[in-house]
Amino acid sequence: MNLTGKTVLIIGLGRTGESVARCVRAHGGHVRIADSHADAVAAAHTQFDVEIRSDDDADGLLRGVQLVIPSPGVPATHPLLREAVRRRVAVQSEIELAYRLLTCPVVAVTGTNGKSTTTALLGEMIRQSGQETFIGGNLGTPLIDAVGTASTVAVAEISSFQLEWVEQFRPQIGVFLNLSEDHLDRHGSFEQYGRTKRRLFARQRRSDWVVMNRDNARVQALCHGLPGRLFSFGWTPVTEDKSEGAWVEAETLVLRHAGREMHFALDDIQLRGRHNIANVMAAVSAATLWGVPPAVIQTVLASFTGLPHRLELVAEKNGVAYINDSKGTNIDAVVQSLNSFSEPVILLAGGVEKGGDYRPLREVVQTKVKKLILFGQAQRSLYAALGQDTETLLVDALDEAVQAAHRGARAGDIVLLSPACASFDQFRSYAHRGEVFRSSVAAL
Ligand code: UMA
Repeated sequence: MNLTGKTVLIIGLGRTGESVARCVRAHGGHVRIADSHADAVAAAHTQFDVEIRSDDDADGLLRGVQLVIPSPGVPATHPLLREAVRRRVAVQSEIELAYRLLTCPVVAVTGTNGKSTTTALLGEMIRQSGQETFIGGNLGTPLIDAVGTASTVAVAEISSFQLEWVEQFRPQIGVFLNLSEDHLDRHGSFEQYGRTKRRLFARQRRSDWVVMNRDNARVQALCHGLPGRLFSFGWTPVTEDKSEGAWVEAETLVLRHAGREMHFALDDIQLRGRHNIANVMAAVSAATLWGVPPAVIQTVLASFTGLPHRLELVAEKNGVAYINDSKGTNIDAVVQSLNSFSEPVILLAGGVEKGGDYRPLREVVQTKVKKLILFGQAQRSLYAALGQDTETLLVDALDEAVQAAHRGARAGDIVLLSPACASFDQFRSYAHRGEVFRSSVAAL
């Protein structure tokens, strides 16, 4: 892909926009940036010596533009994107542009939950096998930052937002972890969300791999007819003698591939919860297909402690464990997190709704949650859905929720922030929300 002399319009100047701007300039392109927030525009002027405008002048912004790169948070309904499509200007997501510029292969991980953990774990396995490995994507560092580095492989977490404008993007291994309701406000329907995820695998070749969760019926259905070879993981053994796959048998992960059966001990892993065992199965499968030696995989499994904001123990006070699961931003993630505990839980939840149905939370709230403390915009709807299932308290802010939890907790309880919602009503990001939780706990 040659960017020299081309004018590229970037919509949104967050982490992605900044990285794309740097990359386009390094490749000789002219950068134009549009952002709907005046603050972002103002800040950008101090950082970038390029044309930056608010996004209300579609005609002026698109004049002379050959390529538009929307940030992941920009929906396809954005007027500038609609106008670009109408004018037949090329639109590519950041991962598409990155893919076209990268000289190393890509290994990609998608799904509703567990993407970051699986990406980090898999990336670490490949890195420790001696390869120069970029680890990023939706995880935090945009994939395009891998362009021009010495990486020999890029392991990337890929969100549905990033898959809206892909064409040639082709990971040599794609991992499909699971699919449950999320981002319905953006994609319009669960079916459309699934179709968007499927695009990750659509341009693969027969020599490429699709590592997929055979226990998830929706993932199974979406993998039907894909061009790549399927390698599945699940809780029960693959049935036919000759078929390949991974499963768990008494604290051991069994993996059958290329005529070999490999065994990985799971008793010393530090990740908590059944859902994380599924993430481990996915990472071990993909690492094996990539050629990582079993001994390296086993070493990384034993040493990997997990990521911040995902079932992260931030403190223990008077026998009460405070757990930061701020990345639990959808209903299924919260169900999985609650199922990781046998202790009574005081659950802190709330934020911006994403259009999902809270009813799947009811059973687990009834059985595991001794007290529910709700904050943020979604407070009322969460209360309407779950308020009758356990003792429930409404508060204005997260620090207040932490204090209330502290007052109600007894030794042996868990105080869990797993909000089931996005963070943008009261925080900059899920990470910011997790940090506020951490400092509120420290202040107790
Ligand atoms: N903006 C507009 N118009 C819009 C929307 C946004 O101008 O209609 C501007 C905002 O004013 C802001 C900028 O765009 O200045 C923000 O862009 P962005 O929302 O795409 O955020 P980035 O900072 O580029 O971060 C993105 C991902 N964000 C989203 O997908 C919403 C980050 O994932 C990702 O880590 C980062 O790229 C690097 O790849 C976050 C996320 O919440 C963690 N992802 C979702 C999830 O995990 O559920 C998909």
